[in-house]
Amino acid sequence: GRPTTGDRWNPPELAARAAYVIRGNSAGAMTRAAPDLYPHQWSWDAAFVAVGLAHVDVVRACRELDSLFAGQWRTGMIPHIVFDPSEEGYFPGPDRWASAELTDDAPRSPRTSGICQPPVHALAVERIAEIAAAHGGPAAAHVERWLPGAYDRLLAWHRYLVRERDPQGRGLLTIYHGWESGMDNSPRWDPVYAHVVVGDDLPPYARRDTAVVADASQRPEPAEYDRYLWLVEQLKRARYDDARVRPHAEFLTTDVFASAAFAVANEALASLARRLGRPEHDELLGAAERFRRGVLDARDEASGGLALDVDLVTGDHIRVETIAGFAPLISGGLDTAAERALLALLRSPRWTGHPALRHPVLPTTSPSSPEFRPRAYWRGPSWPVMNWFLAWMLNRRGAKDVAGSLRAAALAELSDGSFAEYYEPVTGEPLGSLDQSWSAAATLDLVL
Ligand code: 9WN
Repeated sequence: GRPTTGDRWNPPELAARAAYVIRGNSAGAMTRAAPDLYPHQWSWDAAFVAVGLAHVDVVRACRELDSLFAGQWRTGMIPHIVFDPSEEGYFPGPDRWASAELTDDAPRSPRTSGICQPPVHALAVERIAEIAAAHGGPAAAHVERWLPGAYDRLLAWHRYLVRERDPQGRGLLTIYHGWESGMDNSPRWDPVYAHVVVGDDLPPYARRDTAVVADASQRPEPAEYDRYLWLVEQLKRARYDDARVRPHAEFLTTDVFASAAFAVANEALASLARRLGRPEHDELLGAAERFRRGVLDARDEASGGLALDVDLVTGDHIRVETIAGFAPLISGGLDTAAERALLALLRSPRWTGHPALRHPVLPTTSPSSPEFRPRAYWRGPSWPVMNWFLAWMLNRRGAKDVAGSLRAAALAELSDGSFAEYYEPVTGEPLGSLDQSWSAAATLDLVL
């Protein structure tokens, strides 16, 4: 049964439980994103899970990323799912993606999906190195030996993104599917999906997610899911070739959140280049600057300084108040007044200061906006992993105060011990999958 919202665990107990949950979700060298709902390895989940693992087992943390890297494409793309060959329980699985069948760029083994997710991996590697250094001894030595190989993988990944996902040098990453944002049904993609027309020839399918999460209102709706699958068929038609996808894509948009993460990830990789004596330091800093600028230019005065995406099919700005709007706080470069204003907005009653919230966490959509739906996945619930990530990024930029409050709020929300995928932000009810790996990982990094 579901834990009641009344039970609370203290931080050391909670961390112990989190470690137990992550270990339980292990499938050997990869960690399932969730025990039933997502029984494979997801790209950005793996990065965050590795950070959590680093606190308890640095060797296993490195292996986690190595199994993700094993799925890397010849283009440098890190796919959004690396499939566990011994698991059948997810749709769309490897047969539906058919990536290795359609392009030599995809590895034959392990099998993977054909799209990617936000590039948070270099940040994870930086954090793992930090945690290992603090532990010292064999943990630190292991990571030292592992870093050069990881660096090569990350460099190829970042170069892919610069080359194929920002070919015009806007300083903003382009995505081909809502899944690539990791925020599948965020209301910011509604206008983009509005012009995706599902053809009669969509091959039939049966969803698995709604069999696991019984309350369908917590998951994307059938019409949404049809579009997700339709886009997969379109990508297959282009044989997952970026050059063929871009000109005809029915779904094509910037992603300010992923772009901001990419800016900082480039900074992290540049430091690593320096540390390893690699020649790409300036190239990477240049990429960091380019994407930081892109995010800054995406700010909208009328939206209080939130960064907005552009639907690249229609050219329209997407005016909704979602968590992604705070992207400039991740990538930085704001002047003092603008930064203060955006931090104030974050704490205002439109966001963490909303009087109805159970904890002062950042929900995925502003509770004051018409799009807010408190139980519907990326349309309103608060995601502990996102609050933790934002706090981490704020801390990295020196906004210690706000980072501290977000950390405390995220931990309070997680202290029901369910490690839910997301929470109803008003009642604090755990929703979606329980024992979600990245919720447990965030807990470990928050407590330890
Ligand atoms: C589709 C694994 C993933 C996360 C995403 C989250 C959800 C998948 C799904 O689960 O997406 O990739 O089936 O809904 O939206 O952010 O990486 O946890």
